[in-house]
Amino acid sequence: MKSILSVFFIFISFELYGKQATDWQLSFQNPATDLMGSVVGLHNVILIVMSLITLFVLFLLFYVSFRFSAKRNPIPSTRTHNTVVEVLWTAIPIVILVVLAVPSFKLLYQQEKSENYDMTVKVIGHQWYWEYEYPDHGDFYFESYMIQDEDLKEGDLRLLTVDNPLVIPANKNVQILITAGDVLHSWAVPSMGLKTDAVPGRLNETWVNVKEPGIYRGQCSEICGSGHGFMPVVVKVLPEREFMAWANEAKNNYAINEDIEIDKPEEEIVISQNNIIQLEENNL
Ligand SMILES: [Cu+2]
Repeated sequence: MKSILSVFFIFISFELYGKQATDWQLSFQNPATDLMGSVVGLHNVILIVMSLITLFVLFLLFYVSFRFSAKRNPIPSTRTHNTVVEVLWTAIPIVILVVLAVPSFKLLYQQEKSENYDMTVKVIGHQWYWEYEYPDHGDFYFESYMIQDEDLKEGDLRLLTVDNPLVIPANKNVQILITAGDVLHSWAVPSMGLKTDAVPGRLNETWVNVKEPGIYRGQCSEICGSGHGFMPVVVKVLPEREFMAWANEAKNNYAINEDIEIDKPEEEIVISQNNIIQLEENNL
């Protein structure tokens, strides 16, 4: 009995979990955002509703097997329709689904947009690493590669440690724009309630407001090739002051995006007949 109780306790207590997946973990990681708290809340409600439905159907199955077995019910009824029952077993599930859909849609919208943003970061998925851009802090960008097993230091988590994590401030609304450079990826951090597809040629949007500084981990969640399991997501959340200091330093350490300057008109290349003949002669 004691062991059953302790398994139940582990199942319901989210506080036990850290900011990444843990051994023998059941259920969710500790929510790092209000949004993830709501996701867990909705999950708990749906879990209760579906458990009740499953138990009800199980009871009906046992009941008909027992009550209408050949032994107890030798002459079966020839009834084929019952309008009242048919309306009920159609209408009740519809009502249940609609009731569940309302909070579910609300959460989906909440996950995509916030009313105001304090800053924006851009996430680009590549085979097989992430690239992070900071358009609001000098437009620098850097790449985030997984640390290979042989290079791990003590305390580093295997498959969940990167060289350059994404750094964001705590208690700020951070808009996250997500896209990919080659194939489909998905940028996911379970404790923040984030999982957004990175699609080449498309800019997806989500946002986050993390309450507590710390290191949060996730993984690419869309099969993207042989390195799919080796492009973890690591987000380092710093208090605002420390974040600003980091951003100032990062401007000097990382490359600056120069995409904007590409708008200059390119030099016109005039190819005359003479040039072509000359080129052909050179090639001979
Ligand atoms: Cu990927």
